Amino acid sequence: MIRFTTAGESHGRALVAVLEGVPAGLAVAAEDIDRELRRRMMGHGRGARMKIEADRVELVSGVRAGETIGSPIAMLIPNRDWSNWADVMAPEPDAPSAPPRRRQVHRPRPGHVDLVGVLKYGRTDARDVLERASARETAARVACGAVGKLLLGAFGVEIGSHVVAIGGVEAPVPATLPRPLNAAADASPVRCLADEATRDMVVAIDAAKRARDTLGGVVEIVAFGLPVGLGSHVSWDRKLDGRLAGALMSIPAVKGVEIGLGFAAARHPGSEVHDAIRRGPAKEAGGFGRDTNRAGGTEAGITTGEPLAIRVAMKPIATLMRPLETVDLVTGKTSKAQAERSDVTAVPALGVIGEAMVALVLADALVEKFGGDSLAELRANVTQYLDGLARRFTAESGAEE
Ligand code: EPS
Repeated sequence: MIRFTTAGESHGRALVAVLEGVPAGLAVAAEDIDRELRRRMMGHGRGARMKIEADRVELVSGVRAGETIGSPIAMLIPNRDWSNWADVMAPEPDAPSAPPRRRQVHRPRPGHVDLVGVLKYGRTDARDVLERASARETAARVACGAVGKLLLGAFGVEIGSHVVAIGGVEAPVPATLPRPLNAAADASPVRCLADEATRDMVVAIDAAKRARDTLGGVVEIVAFGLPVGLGSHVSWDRKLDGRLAGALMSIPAVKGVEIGLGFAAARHPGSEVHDAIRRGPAKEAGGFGRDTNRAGGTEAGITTGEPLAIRVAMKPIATLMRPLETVDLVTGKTSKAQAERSDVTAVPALGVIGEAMVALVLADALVEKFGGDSLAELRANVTQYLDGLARRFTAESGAEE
């Protein structure tokens, strides 16, 4: 089982991640992880914080001489902004004579954790909750996901993403996605594949910034090269769709996940929704194929061997420079919500974070199906399974042997 946990406050000393269950023998270099961390920091519409940070991982455990050794992989990503916040975030208690800490938040932002977190955790300063709810935490997820991608990459699986909408601007999606997908998407300042839509999205982000507002959007995450048979239909918590949706919904500000046609499937008859089955050459699909992939790569919670295609919707960021009304938790009076440094949009980063979460779910499903404590053992099991499927049906006769 592959699992991970993260710790760290946005302006604390560092982010921490612990990733468990990665088989021994996988080549991992800090640079592989740093590359993904840099991709997460890109994107038109990010705020000043991204000019302060230059995320780099320190591999603390679980990797030796460039290879995983099967033990938990601990990673540290120092926060450069910590030096500006050390007094605000210090874990030590304050002296009785000390003035109140700077940067307390008492005017909760609608849409952020501020109010619900203060009520639930019995805090008075919303900073106690907002620091952890910050999307800064996603850097630690991306670090774990980078290792998940390396594991999947060893089996020919490519995971990429692209932005399909920001604010009201929708991008046309090409019938065939470019490969490698991220090489094309990362060339756009908003990670969008269409030039005109890229320009319109940049204009929309700039306009939102001038209006002191924020924008949400939609990204598509695609995994190519998955073998048929990851996940299971037998129990609710083993269905891959549910695991993917849960992982993606856990990303801050995400409000919706669709697989394949998603909500649109509900508005069409079955004959226009399901993907007819034929014989096909793809070994990872067991020797079967589909001319359409409206299912988005899963049937009954199991991968089909077709590309996995998931759309994720992000709401606009809750920190508004022209804030909505709120209640001041100290005075009890109607007030304007706290306005502080933030992003206009983080939709381009959402794709990178979504890739990480998808990679971790898929890596877990891969290890679940094929087992193995070492990469060699895992590889042997995958090969045996795919060879067995290829032998079972012959392309010539179309019948089971
Ligand atoms: C965030 C607010 C901003 C973002 C931050 C998420 O940070 P700050 O308050 O320091 O300006 O930049 O995202 C990151 C720091 C990051 O690494 O993605 C929030 O309130 O969620």
